[in-house]
Amino acid sequence: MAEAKPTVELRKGINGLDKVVLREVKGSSVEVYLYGGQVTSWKNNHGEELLFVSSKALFKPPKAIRGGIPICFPQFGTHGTLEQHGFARNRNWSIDDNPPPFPASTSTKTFVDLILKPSEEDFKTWPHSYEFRLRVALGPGGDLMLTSRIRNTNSDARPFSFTFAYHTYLSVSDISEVRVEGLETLDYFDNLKGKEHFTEQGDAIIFESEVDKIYLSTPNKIAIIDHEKKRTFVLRKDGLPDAVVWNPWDKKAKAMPDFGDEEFKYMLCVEAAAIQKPITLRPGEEWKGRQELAAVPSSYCSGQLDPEKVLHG
Ligand code: TA6
Repeated sequence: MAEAKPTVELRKGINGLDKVVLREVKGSSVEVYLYGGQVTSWKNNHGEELLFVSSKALFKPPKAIRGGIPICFPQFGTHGTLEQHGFARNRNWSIDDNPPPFPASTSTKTFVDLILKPSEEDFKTWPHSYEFRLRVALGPGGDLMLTSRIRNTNSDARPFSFTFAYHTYLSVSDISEVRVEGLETLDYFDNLKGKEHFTEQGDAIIFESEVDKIYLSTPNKIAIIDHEKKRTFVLRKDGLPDAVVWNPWDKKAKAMPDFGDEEFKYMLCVEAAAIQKPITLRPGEEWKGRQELAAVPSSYCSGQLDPEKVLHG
């Protein structure tokens, strides 16, 4: 029998939106919609869904799909004339048939290259020319890798600055059973307290109410431990110094029409980001921001999780 091969297929998704499905031979898969350039599914070898997408997500432009990994560009948050989290997640991306060469290090063969270029409409609110290339790749072991390459293609000498986040919604069994390791003792802005500056306490972060924090100058490896599932997500990042942690909890959950009232219990956003220090590119310059997600069985030792092994192993 012919050996199974990884596949990359263009399919019709919800509401007839185009999506690309990546499949690895051991069974893991990823789905990315051309609308928003947004990953909406990442499954392990057993077909278990590792990302959260709301059951009430609209999958209907111009609203961003609620879940998966929305791309926040050219702005994280709300300020000035741009909509919340910028426009990249509300635009139609196209498949990039002729991407500039990628460093040979990316061994995986199961990937798709997408590209977003400015529209006349967007030029009115963000008057810059750019090329935003996104590679979504599925590693042979089922890891999910996103690489963004953003180039300033202004024909005049104008530089531009932007902020950025991979707004990743992880699927968890029960938010009260989740801990985050790697952000202890760091400084953060608290979005719930007028973006005031605080310092995180020394223990792993646990969740008992709404959280909306932007951690600054964070390590390039963060562990999200789901006790009940005995699963640890390891988020590795490069070029993205900050990390946002968000759970809307009950009140905010009820206030979002595209989010189920109880769904806050089954998700956590941990977002590799560049927020505190906007990225500035002169014409011709390119920025690269990578995020890699792995889901590993949580190692137990003496009844406690051994995050050290995960973070420093
Ligand atoms: O990443 C956290 C956050 O900035 C929260 O403040 C909340 O607004 C969330 O993003 C969702 O934003 P959205 O525009 O997708 O509803």
